[in-house]
Amino acid sequence: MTQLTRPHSPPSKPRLYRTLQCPHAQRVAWALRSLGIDHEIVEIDLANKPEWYPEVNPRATVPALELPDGKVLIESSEIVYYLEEAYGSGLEGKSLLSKGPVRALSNSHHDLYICGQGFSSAYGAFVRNTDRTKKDEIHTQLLSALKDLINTFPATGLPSKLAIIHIFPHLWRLNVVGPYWRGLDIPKNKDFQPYWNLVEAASKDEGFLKTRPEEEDTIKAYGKWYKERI
Ligand SMILES: N[C@@H](CCC(=O)N[C@@H](CS)C(=O)NCC(=O)O)C(=O)O
Repeated sequence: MTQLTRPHSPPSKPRLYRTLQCPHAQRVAWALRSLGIDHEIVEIDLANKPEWYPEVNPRATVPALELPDGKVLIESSEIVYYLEEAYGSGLEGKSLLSKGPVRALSNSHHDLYICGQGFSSAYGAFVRNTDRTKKDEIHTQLLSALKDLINTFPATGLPSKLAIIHIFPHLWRLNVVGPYWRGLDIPKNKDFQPYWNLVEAASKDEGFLKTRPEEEDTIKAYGKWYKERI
């Protein structure tokens, strides 16, 4: 339920302005939970934005994180990095970074980030296409971008929690809405095994489960962008 009046500022603990359906906002909600940071959540209805919301975030997008010192952070990746630096690194058992050589880890995050952007453009084309004659070609491009993304995972297994929080909210939504709106099936073969390993691990993660919307609501909400089933 969207808050009608602007909550008192500054908050006494970090306050996340989010929309449950938004994958970018889920990154922040998931990171807050994973790091055990006490926080509050204010739900923003993007279809009916409260008049006061641009005072919090002049871009009027979600997520935004308002801190007790009055600062407001926007851009989900930056917020997650901030949370890891401010609350995670150094606290026993709470960091979102896997243990291991720091340099190798930062390289793998960088690659994930870059490929994530490549993935975004294939995903955009996939969402926009309602032409059945182009369906196969567009699916092939999307699956190839997904393969590039999962090929950046470490050979030994899954990427760090930081990287998973960065990519999985989007990948989960693709796996929920893609089959319904576009008849997409992500192959269950060896090429896509890292993807299925990720799905299996992340789907059991408490922070993920507590911050995701219901599948049926997501399918419905994404109709706004997918428009028609093909
Ligand atoms: N790059 C931003 C993207 C945020 C974003 O695009 N959020 C969407 C919702 S998922 C939004 O607020 N859109 C504004 C609107 O629909 O009016 C981030 O990662 O935080």
